[in-house]
Amino acid sequence: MSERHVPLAADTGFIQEQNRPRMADMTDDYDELGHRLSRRGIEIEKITAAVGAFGVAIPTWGVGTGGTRFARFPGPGEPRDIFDKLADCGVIQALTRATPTVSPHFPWDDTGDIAAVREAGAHNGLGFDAVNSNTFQDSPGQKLSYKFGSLSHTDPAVRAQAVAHNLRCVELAVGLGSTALTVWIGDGANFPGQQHAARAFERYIASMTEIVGAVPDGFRVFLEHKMYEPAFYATVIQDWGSSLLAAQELGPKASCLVDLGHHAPNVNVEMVVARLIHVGKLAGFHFNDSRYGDDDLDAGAIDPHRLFLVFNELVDAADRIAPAYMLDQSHNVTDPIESLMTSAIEVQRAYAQALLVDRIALAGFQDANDAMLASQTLRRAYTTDVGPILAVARSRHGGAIEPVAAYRASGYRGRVAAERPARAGGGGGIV
Ligand code: PSV
Ligand code: MN
Repeated sequence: MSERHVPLAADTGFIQEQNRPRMADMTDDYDELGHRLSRRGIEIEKITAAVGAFGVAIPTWGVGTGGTRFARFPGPGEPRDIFDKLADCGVIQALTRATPTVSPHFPWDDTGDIAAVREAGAHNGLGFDAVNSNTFQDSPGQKLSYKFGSLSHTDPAVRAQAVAHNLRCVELAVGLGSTALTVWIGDGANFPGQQHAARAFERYIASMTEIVGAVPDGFRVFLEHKMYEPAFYATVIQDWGSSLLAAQELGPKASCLVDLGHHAPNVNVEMVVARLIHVGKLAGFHFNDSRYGDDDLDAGAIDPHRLFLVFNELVDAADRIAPAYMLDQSHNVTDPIESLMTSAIEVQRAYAQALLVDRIALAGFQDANDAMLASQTLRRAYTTDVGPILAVARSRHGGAIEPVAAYRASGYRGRVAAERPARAGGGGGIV
């Protein structure tokens, strides 16, 4: 393994040095919050322990600079391959201690040597969460095109190719120690009439049946829906209804992944989450934030309250569910490492706030139809500044009290920029 794989995690002395001048203030803030929470009957240490055990996976594609349909403005030191991506993810984990796993994307991350990828993950202190299959673009050397679809294509040979790719992803996932495959397809139509709505869905189900039927015991398949893009009139798995129908037909190994950006504007996502929990089909999340559509902005950057309300449902059902938590965002104007660290912390923040909800009081107000006090019970948790809990949880696990400040002080970006050649910008393209 070459020099470039040396992770920041190995240099815990640096993080401690960064933390030293911040330690006293953090401890004061934490103690003060502990007193205030104890008056509410909450033991701060329990919350801190739960936050410390919480993790959200980093998408390997997220550490490169993203782009829009119009342009991509590359940043310095962009990762060249999965090994560089794992090094960047290792930095995020070392500083935040909130991202112990990564979610790879194939064929983007395929090197032909999956053992080396797994080893590089371990070297950077990382495990592997759900593996993503890409049949939404054509890859070099691919025989048949996905221009008109993949798993739901009209041509059985294209469908077979897409099925084979997903099965290869399952193999790679097993090689990485991951136990899940996320399937998002770009299949759909740009014109009314272009595609037979029912038949396309049936072809998708038939292809997915082959995939789900071939996965090993204990392995799960996550279905990710998306309302539009790249198809703009209709997509085959366009909403949580289609996703749930498919997951139900595909049986117990299949469940529904919710990407926060993949709904129609104003959809009440926390209600979707509650319903998927009810039917036992909630697979997990791709966290991000948005204002207009599938904006792929940083989690918690636009609507942190929605994130809290989603976590309110998750904490409420914590004894029944074990969802996979992943980020899925596109960073166009920030250093991706800074965005991903900040987003992981925002997800953790929503979780911590949701843990503070007085659920017994809430149930009482709900049963008594006391809308005002029920709503205030949620507000009280949401408006509590849980920052000291997050900082203490991080630093106790060796992370940074101020991850972005520590990251900037580390000079990591400058160092990798010197060894990773600048990448071309220019043309658009969703990445
Ligand atoms: C599609 O927009 C998506 O949300 C899917 O999760 C993809 O795998 C990912 O983004 C990257 O394109
Ligand atoms: Mn996604």
